Amino acid sequence: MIPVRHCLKLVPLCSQIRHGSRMFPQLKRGSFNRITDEDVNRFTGIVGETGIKTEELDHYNTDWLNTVSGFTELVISPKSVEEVAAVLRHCNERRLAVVPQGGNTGLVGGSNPVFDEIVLSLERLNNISHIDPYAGIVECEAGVILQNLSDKVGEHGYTVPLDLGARGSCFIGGNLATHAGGLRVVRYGQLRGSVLGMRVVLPDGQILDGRSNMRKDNTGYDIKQLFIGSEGTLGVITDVSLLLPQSPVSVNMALLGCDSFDDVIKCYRLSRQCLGEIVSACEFMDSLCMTSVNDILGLASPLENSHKFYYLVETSGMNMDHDMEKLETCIEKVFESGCATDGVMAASKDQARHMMSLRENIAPALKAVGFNYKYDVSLPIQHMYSLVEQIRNKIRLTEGAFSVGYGHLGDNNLHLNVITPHYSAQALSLIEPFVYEEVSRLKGSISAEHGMGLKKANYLRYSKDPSMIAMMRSLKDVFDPNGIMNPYKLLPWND
Ligand code: FAD
Ligand code: 2HG
Ligand code: ZN
Repeated sequence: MIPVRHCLKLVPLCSQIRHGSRMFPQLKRGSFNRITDEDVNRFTGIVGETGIKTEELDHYNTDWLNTVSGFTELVISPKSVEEVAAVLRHCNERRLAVVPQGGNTGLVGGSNPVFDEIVLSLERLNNISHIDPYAGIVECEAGVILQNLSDKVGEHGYTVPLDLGARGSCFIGGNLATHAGGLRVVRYGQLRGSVLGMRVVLPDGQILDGRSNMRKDNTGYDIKQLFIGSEGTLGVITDVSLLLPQSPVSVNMALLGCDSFDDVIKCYRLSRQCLGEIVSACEFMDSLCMTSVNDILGLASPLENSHKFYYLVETSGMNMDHDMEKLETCIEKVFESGCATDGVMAASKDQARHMMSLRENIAPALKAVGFNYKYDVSLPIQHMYSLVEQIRNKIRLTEGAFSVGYGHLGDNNLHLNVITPHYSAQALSLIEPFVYEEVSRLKGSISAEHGMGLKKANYLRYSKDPSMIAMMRSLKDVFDPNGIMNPYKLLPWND
């Protein structure tokens, strides 16, 4: 095992980035047309000079992880649904490939061009149109930053039923397109359950107006659900109505240290039993995750000693005394059962925020150390950590490599990350396809919440039956017969 502190050096960006097409040398550019000056003039006529960018496009071309990069020469930022429709209609007529882009925080190489696809950025479509304080519903455009949405609905006593570490950059439209998970699924369920209505633009410029604020609507096919998790391959999401939970009044947090993953599971089980409806996050991380955030980001652990595993449980409720009492009783039971050997409860909002920041900053800490290979999988809870151990064993002879496991325990969602000082095809071949074969064997999912993007597209068969992949292709042909929407993503391109 290489202790994280030995890997603490920032690798120059240029040695990290793999052009999408170089990472997959067998991937060939589709038979799309190339952009001409006439096209740019046409787009400028639709969105105006301020909606067109042709220079300083690195941010749009490269992913958050600095692992994939394309070379678009054109970014278009429409300001209305009609502009999105006119832009897409022209792209479709001219067979110009398009990548919709939100906050560009995706972790699977889905939001960037692979070759020279046009980036259609939602950044200027960022209006929060209406908040209904009685029904608890927000209507907004796809380009609203999650944090801004959360702050705005917070002013009315509501919260967004989705929260994730990228909240300051990701857009609600990107969250819908990836069907993001995050920290609150255990409490509010998957995002798709909170979506009341959506407006989407198809590649031929048709506007599918499925806006609605009704909780109940049994009038036939629920078309919006097809676009949730479609990763920009079917159309562009422009507007959404979301049902909002009431903001909690009391938020409490406890961090426990455990000797084994079995003990973490026992703590989890006990916490669900004792805390019931007030549980709002159940997260875990291993010791290397904790060392990473401590050493790399300087965030201190509130526990005196280090432990093999950590379990973080958060409660959100409406009565501080009641919630506190429940959490205290829960922690007592945990210690009586012996499944945790150490623990702290947050005594203030700041302490609670600090505890959660330890968990949320694992991804940024690991990014700073080297090249990240990310596996975001669903597994039966008892098998979640054995996969990390198997991978650790496989990469043990690779210089400077280490692996960590953390994730959303309450959703059976493991984040297995492998880090090497630089990109290594040899390390990759030790991990893939083994990791997908194992997940498939255990009947898990090879993408729990991040989506398929470019990086996972060719592995879809490990989680989907051929009959389902064929149906997905048929649907793609219905909505996007020219295949201009986010090519090379989500659906396998190697068959
Ligand atoms: P982008 O990255 O810009 O795009 C993602 C995909 O959606 C692309 O395929 C893109 O083409 C498509 N897309 C974007 N907008 C639209 C649109 N309006 N219409 C159609 N298609 C569109 N994810 C989780 O699920 N849970 C987490 O806990 C989590 N934590 C994270 C923490 C960090 C620090 C980081 C960097 C990322 C994290 N992510 C997490 C991943 C990422 O933030 C989510 O996938 C997020 O939903 C992406 O939103 P975005 O606006 O950045 O979309
Ligand atoms: C999280 O839960 C995110 O922190 C990122 O989903 C996970 O980077 C990862 O592997
Ligand atoms: Zn996650």
